[in-house]
Amino acid sequence: MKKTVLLLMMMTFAWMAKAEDGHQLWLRYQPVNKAKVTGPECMAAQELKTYYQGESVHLVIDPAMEEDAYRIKVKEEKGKKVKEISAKNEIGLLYGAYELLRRQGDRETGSQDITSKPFYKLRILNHWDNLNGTIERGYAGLSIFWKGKEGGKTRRGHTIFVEDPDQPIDVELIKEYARANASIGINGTVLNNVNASPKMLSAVYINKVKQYADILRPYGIKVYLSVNFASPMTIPAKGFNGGKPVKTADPLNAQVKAWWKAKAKEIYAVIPDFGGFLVKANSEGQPGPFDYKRTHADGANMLADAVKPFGGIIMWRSFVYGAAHPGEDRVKQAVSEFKDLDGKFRDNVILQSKNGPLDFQPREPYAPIFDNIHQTKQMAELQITQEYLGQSRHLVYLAPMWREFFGFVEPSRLVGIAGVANIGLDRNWCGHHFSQANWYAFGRLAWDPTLTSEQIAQEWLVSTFGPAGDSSRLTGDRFLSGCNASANNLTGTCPLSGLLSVMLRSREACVDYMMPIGLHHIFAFDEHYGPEPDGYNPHVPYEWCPVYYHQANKDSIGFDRTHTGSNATAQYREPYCQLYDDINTCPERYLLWFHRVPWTYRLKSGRTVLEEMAFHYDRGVKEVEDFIRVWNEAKPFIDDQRWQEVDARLQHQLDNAKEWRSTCLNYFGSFTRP
Ligand code: GCW
Repeated sequence: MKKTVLLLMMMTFAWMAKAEDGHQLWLRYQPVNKAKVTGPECMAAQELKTYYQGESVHLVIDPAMEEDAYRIKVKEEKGKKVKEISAKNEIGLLYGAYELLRRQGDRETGSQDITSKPFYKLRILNHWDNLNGTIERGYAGLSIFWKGKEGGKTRRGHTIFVEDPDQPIDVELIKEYARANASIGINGTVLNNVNASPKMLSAVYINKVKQYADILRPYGIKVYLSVNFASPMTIPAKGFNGGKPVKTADPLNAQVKAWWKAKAKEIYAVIPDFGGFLVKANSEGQPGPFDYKRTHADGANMLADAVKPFGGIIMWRSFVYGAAHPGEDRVKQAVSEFKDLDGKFRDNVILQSKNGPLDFQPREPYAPIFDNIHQTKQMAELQITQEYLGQSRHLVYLAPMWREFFGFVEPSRLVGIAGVANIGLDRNWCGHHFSQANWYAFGRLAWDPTLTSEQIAQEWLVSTFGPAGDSSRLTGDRFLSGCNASANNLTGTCPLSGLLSVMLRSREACVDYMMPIGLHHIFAFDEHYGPEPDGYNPHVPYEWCPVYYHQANKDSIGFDRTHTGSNATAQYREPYCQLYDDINTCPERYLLWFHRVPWTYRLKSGRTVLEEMAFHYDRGVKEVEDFIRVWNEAKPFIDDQRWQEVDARLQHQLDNAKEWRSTCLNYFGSFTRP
């Protein structure tokens, strides 16, 4: 008897722990098996039958509707409220079903009809996953797609992984991944790192990609691949030259063209809806058309022609520096390389550019490439993985940063959005429970870039920590108690509004303690975690060194990018060109990004540069202290495991913020001390 009780208790605890370890993401619905669902037997029907708490839903296919759009109507039938979801096809119905589930509970649809369609056709995750299972800038464990095997140890004792295409696919995990993406409208995924191995295009891996495509297809997700521009030189293509590779990768070479056409045919034969290729060329050591004195347009068009007959696209990255314009201010190089090529790209080529001109810093001015390209399709690349924003150790909610970007680059200037994923094999997918919010926010903004950061954070908080059905009623209901959450804004004091405030303040706090008044790229070498303002290494490109970016000496600090310096400001459209160029109008948040100032320079606050920096570092640290206070207050409302895990990370975040403050003030202070 005792044993049975013990066993039961253990099972309950194991189940509880499992239920709240973050693996379910924002999809913590508990099965209610209540709703009657009519219409096609499809994924949407399954989800609603299992999880919808209302009485009945009709699913209706309406061919007149736009791709991916859905309409939810509320009808009265025999005195009961019935929902009707219409869409062009089953994927649209699935999106509608998730909308209904998202709104059930505290934020029901009420009697209002809803119609929704995605702003962008292309809502794509970019995984920087390597075939050996490691992830470039991945902070949540190894890849969910590629598994390597252990191949020894480094001198420091780290495991070396080598590729192993024989490793089985985790079908269940990939289905969960697909479901999570579908629930927020993501409809494409690039399965491998932009620093791509040519082996990605070998037959054995194409076969794996086919298996992924088959799992993801019912969720409306297309697969894409990053390709290595020199692939024809090492990998055979089916039906091409008896399996022999080509001696060159020159995009104008007939054999190279034929190789890519054969490769496209080989892929589309097994994945008829394959999305296309993503390319990093002539950047950070990757091969590309410049190796043969050809242009980016020559390279991109050659690939575009290969996938065109099958409806594929080429996403060509503008993140290039060092190859064609060595020595030029790094933030200028994308415009220098691409401006004159505008209009020369095929219509199935899209230029994909990071939101800022440098590299995913906590705050960058927008990338002026968006102002300089008018005839070529463009996509923005946002980074969900927080390479320079505390990785999976800091709570930093990124929606405010992305919304800031859309304030400068009209969403309508773009045809799609790519997000560098923060997903790995960690049980909670993203390392930090709050990093899940960034995956969520990316999907929601790709669907509707006009959603506010606040709306998205609130949705995410309620679904991630709020009531999730019977099992978590205890924590969940109390989480919402005291909140007036019926309207779309929260009033009253409740853990929800405290946490909402933390999320909304978190990005600015990170900017404060990592890059006050426009200081940038002073992160520790390689790792990009923590400060290294004195970083200089003569053996790496100068533009990888922190000292290149702040240029501090005993008189001055900052990078002069005005007309008296590198003239990067000239790449901006008006009014920004003037605004940024003139120190009197340049927003102080970008001061040291665009201007070089003497240490005696006073900001609007009356403080000198160093005093102002100190002010921001302090403010950032204080903010994190306050985040910890709020998290402590929320403790009774949050399940234990997730509370503890977030708490440990917040404590670390505070230490790290303090380290930024002391290291940077000490280093920069040394220039002003006599
Ligand atoms: O910021 C740099 C990263 C590299 C990355 C590169 C890129 C994939 O540090 O790790 O490589 O950007 O975006 O291509």
